[in-house]
Amino acid sequence: EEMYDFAAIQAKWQPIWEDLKPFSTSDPEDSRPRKYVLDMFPYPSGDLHMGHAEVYALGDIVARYWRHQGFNVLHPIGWDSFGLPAENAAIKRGIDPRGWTYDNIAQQKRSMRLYATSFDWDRELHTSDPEYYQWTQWLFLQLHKKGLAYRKDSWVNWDPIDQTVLANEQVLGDGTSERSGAVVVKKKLTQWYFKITDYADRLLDDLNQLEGSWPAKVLNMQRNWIGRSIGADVEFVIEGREERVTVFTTRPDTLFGATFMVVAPDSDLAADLVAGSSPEVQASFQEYLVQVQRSTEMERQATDRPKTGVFLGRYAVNPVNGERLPIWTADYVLADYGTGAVMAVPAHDQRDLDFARAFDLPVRVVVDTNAAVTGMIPVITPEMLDGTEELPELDPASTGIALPGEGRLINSGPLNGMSKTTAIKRIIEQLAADGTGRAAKNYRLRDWLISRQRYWGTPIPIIHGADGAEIPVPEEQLPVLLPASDGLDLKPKGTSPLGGAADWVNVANPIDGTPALRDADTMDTFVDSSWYFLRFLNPTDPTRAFDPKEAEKWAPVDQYVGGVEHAILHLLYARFITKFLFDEGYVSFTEPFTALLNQGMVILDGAKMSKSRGNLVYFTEEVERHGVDAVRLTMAFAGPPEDDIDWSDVSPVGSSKFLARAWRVARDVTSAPDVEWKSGDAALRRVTHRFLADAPGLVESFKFNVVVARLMELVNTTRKVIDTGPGPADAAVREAAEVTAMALNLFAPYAAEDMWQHLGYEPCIALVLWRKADPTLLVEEAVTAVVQVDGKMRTLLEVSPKISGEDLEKMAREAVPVIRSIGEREVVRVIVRVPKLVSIVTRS
Ligand code: ANZ
Repeated sequence: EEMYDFAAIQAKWQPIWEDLKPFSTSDPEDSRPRKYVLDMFPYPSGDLHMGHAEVYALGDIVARYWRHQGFNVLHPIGWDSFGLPAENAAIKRGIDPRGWTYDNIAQQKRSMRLYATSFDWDRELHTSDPEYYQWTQWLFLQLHKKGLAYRKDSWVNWDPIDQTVLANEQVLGDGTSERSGAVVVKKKLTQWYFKITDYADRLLDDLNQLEGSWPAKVLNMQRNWIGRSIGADVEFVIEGREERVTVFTTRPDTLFGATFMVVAPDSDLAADLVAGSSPEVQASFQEYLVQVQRSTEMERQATDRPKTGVFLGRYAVNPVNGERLPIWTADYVLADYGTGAVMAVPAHDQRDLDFARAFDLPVRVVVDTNAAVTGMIPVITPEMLDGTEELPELDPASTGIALPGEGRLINSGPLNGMSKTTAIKRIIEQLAADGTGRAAKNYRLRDWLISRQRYWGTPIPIIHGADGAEIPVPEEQLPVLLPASDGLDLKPKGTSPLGGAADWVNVANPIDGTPALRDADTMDTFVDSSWYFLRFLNPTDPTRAFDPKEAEKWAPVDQYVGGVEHAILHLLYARFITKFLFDEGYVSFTEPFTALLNQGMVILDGAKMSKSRGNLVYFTEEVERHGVDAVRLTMAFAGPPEDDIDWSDVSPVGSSKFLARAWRVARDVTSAPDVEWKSGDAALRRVTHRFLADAPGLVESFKFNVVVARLMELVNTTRKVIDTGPGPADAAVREAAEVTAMALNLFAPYAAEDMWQHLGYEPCIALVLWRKADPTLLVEEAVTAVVQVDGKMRTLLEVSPKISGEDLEKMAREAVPVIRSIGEREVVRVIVRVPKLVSIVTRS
């Protein structure tokens, strides 16, 4: 008897598929409805790992499923192939990052093809190809044209080991670099930014459209990242200074409770204010500033840290009551949030209260909070409860606990007696009327810093004139090619390695021909991946980034699949660029990814599996040992796709056994393809058609593991019919085997194709339409339940074999013969054995 041999089956079908190209989307006449299924593209950091094996298995289920449902499915793949790992490997080994990258791509591609991912390989792209990055540069120029790409001097997070700028999100909670582990420091540099903050409201509000089709967790992460605060800007006159200082507050209702002002030490404002102070103040300010610059943003925001600061010797005037407020500087106020200055209301803000108590500044309560409602009662001791000690007052100055809750305004002149909401409204009206303030919003979101002082990235298409002018490279001169790396010092030193490419950097000013310099920075690789889903529509078009007509046909992406590690930045940037392209008229939609599936991680004994931790289980080894199909099936069967998979808890061996069983069933079928289905075993046909009816809903709600379980049940039932029932010639056996092959194509395409051939069909099973369930076979069989009253059979009920105990008892009690038989007697006990028996015991 022939054995299921996964290696032989793989070797047989892979070349046939490559030849037949069942996943091609190149036919413009194709009239099927369309779906765009996209898996996050990989970074080519060596061979594929088990995390890839998971995401590409899951994405492929979705893509293959929609093809079975009659859709023309675009399922492309490419490589996010610029980036630091290539450069670091190149430095370490003295090789070319380009060579390293493309070798890895070749390796990953071989693995992906073997892995039977249903990609349209004709659309493959690499972000590091000039044919691609030319259009990343084009995108930069469009943003630049609209004032959305700009340069500014700013404090940046600096990784002293990798010698590069880091985005905030690359700095971990403990202030170290996500990449190198170095303690991140602050450094002032002139950097390119994209003005994503112009889109903050839309990026936030449009998340509502994605409710239900994106994971709630991701929506929340995006919301928090954007972090919109609503409040007011309030202007304070500064004694001895012409310009007023504006503060942002979410609590303008507490303006009468402001007792001092605090400005960020590293803000221009602090430097300006201190310039007008005494030399002693200036000296202590300078000393403080040095100390502050050694700490990270995380540390500065930590609430458990003792408050530090310096009085600047200056005073602000409260616009509502004319009070003089001393101006302090303290590191808990951040330079780049709001205006970098706050009105301190210590009674109602904990940070301000901690500061006021540390420096003995006044505290004035202006909101009478109801302690019971706000839960702000300080710790109550047993002595307080038995009356031997007094209950504490709600006096923040003595308790040290601020009162941020709601209440009635007091000590606030015209606001007295008002609620918070009314007071906020009233005070904003008054400030606006006086010209000293207005309603305002603030965001946690900052502009997107895109400059990188590294070699292996997309060159920024800007030329700097001798006069300091920033001249965009004319579009017809794109791409600005990345020069060869040989001869360049790639070692990080804080300036871009491209600066060392003299022939490349020195150019003629495109306007007047005078000597000029190319911008030597490269772009953050998140720029490359912010628009790649559009390039798949025309990956080889030399004339434009993408064809808007193709975008109209295919985009937005119907289903995006990838890791939750991209829940914030990549998705936010792609959403931003999509909205920008919408504004510019290039696309007609405002969200790039209609639905999102985040897969969990693959772990081994609880440890995350990724390149950085040294792959604990190797993709190639597992595929060699168990076969592609068994690995893919294991990924699907392990549990809900969002959950982590511990590879030591799952059984690729079990998957392999199941595949052999399914394959064997197809081998055993002896009837011909034109057999009359209706003649088949009815019970098996019911199981088959129940599966056909249920599987689509299960796949569409990502319950892949349930589909696999149901498929196992179908195979077992079929096996029983072959061995102990009507036998292998029964039409229902063929039907079940065909449905099994088709459904198995979602998870185990090699076995499925091979089964399909044994069943007498030509390849490719991937293009076979999903069989329609026959409704007459979905009606469940009825069973007969006996109802007894005091041991005597009173009636028979026809019920579903799956009826619940409650329903069965209810039906029994409502049956007329039963009601008659019970009469006036009392029911003392009911015994229910679903689905066959209800026994009622009575007492008169
Ligand atoms: C007075 C006040 C009274 C405040 C009160 C709060 C409570 P979110 O919600 O995060 O937007 N703030 C403003 N700019 C700041 C900065 N650059 N660094 C540190 N803190 C800053 O917080 C806004 C509140 O944080 C603002 O409202 C301000 O303090 C403070 F009972 O103003 B509030």
